[in-house]
Amino acid sequence: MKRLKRVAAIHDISGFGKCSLTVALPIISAAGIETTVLPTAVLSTHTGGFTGFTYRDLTEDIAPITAHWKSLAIQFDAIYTGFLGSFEQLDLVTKFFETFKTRDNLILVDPVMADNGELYKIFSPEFAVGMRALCAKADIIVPNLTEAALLIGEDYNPGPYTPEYIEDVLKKLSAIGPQKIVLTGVFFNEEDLGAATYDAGEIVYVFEKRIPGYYHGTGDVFGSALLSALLNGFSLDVSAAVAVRFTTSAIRKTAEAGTDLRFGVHFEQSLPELLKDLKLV
Ligand code: PXL
Repeated sequence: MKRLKRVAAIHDISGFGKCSLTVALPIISAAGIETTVLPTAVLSTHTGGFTGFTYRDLTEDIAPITAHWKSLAIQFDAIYTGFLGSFEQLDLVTKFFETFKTRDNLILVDPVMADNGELYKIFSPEFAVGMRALCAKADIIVPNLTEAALLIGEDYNPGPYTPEYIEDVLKKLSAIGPQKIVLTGVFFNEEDLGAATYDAGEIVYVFEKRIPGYYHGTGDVFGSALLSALLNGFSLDVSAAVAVRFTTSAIRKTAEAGTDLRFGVHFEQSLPELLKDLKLV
């Protein structure tokens, strides 16, 4: 018997607006990886720019779901966490890690809590402190620059950045505990935008041409593509390059279509390019 590689994806499900599980599930599955989902909350839409959205917190379901999967002896090659629905979920997810961590599997924490210099409205400053503790348990973290500033307790820097600043942030993030970091939203000039990877002190930058505008859900598209590449055997910096290319391609298609930026990016149309980059087709 040879099972597929398997991910446990722990994010909310926002019915409309293409982020969290509605992008993680299709992207990781398309990359040939089985995706088990643990929804942290169910919303009618994500919280970025919509009003009147519904919000059902699933905190109470996390421990029973963890216990059921444990009873089935399910194994995961990676655990991928994103948007958590409450402060209590930080502890519950830590317990999930303790239950399913093995010597070989990968814990990827995207500390989803802030962007553009601001904490998402539904989170308190204490949540950022709790998220720092969760990041300490991860093998890889994928913060944007706002989340990075919150994790290291510094003021947000809107950029453009310098290599010295990015290096300093990466070193401070690595002191929290994760071995590897992929920092998103890095730019040294107005033309290029991308990510910086950090692995055992080595830093690599990957950039694509910037497409103006704030496109919602791109962090989740990026994280899902990054994990897909890692589980298909690519190194951290090549995986980050694949994820930057895929995210930029999806943004480009969305910009060409001219759709509402809150409605998410057209990642579906970029999946063939991702599969080529992953050498799956
Ligand atoms: O993409 C991040 C994200 C995920 N889930 C929900 C969100 C956001 C960002 O706003 O609101 C519910």
